Amino acid sequence: MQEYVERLKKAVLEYDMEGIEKLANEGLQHGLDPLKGIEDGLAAGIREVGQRFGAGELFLPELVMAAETMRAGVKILEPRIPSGQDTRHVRRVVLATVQDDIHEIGKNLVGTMLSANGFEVVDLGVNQPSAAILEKAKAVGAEVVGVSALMTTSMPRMKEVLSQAEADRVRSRSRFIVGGAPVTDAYAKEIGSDGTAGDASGAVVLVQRLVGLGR
Ligand code: B12
Repeated sequence: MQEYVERLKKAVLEYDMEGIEKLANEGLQHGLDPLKGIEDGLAAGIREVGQRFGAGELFLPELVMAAETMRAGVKILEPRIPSGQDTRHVRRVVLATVQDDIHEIGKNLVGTMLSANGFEVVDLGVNQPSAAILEKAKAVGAEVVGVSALMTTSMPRMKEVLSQAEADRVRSRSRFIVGGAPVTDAYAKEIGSDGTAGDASGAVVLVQRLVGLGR
């Protein structure tokens, strides 16, 4: 329901931490598609806040309040994303945000959508050194490793993950994908990854294609 999508966006823009849970629940009762609520409502709101922060119109406390509002909304909507039907193969995906970067909202959404589509997701969390990501990928036999970075300053860590993967010979065993707002197709290619996607649904399509489940 478009009305609730708009209201969720507005709630993030107004840092309505108290009202967001009630609004999200109300939306679900009125037939809101939870994924649409997250991507076109909450995420659209947080991106606008990010732009205003970048332009110096808002300050860190406001960014934090908006992020908290988004997280509270995601907590209600995320469990209601329907599971996919394709559970024939359990395939492991390791996800992490790179070292020096604590942004996790987008990565978590990617993880949720992959789980909902039958993948087993091992989420290492944020601020993860390259070595820890590669160790885990080896330990669990990850078919795909997904690395997230939200800042131009932390993006070079993605290249580091890929170079180390080459040196550790993990590169030939797993496919590596990268993502986060500043990541472009050109950058993903330049650093030698297997691709990127601009949102969580795109990430699912990419991973499905890489493991041979493409439709
Ligand atoms: C929310 C937010 C925060 C929150 C994070 C809360 C949390 N728990 O994650 C808080 C307030 C903590 C925060 C802190 C900071 N932030 Co901040 N933050 C943001 C903001 C507004 C939104 C990020 C977000 O959650 N977006 C919503 C999600 C849904 O979108 P997404 O992350 O892009 O993810 C989607 C896709 O990119 C993709 N995707 C993501 N990961 C992956 C991975 C793979 C493998 C794939 C395939 C796809 C994929 O799918 C996702 C789902 O759709 C951005 C602005 C922006 N435009 O991105 C700034 C922004 C990233 N932050 C910024 C900054 C500067 C900071 C701070 C340094 C501020 C400070 N002075 O302390 C600190 C960082 C500290 C650190 N060391 O990391 C800058 C970065 C500038 C730069 N250098 O590039 C931005 C761009 C704001 C700005 N315009 O200046 N931030």
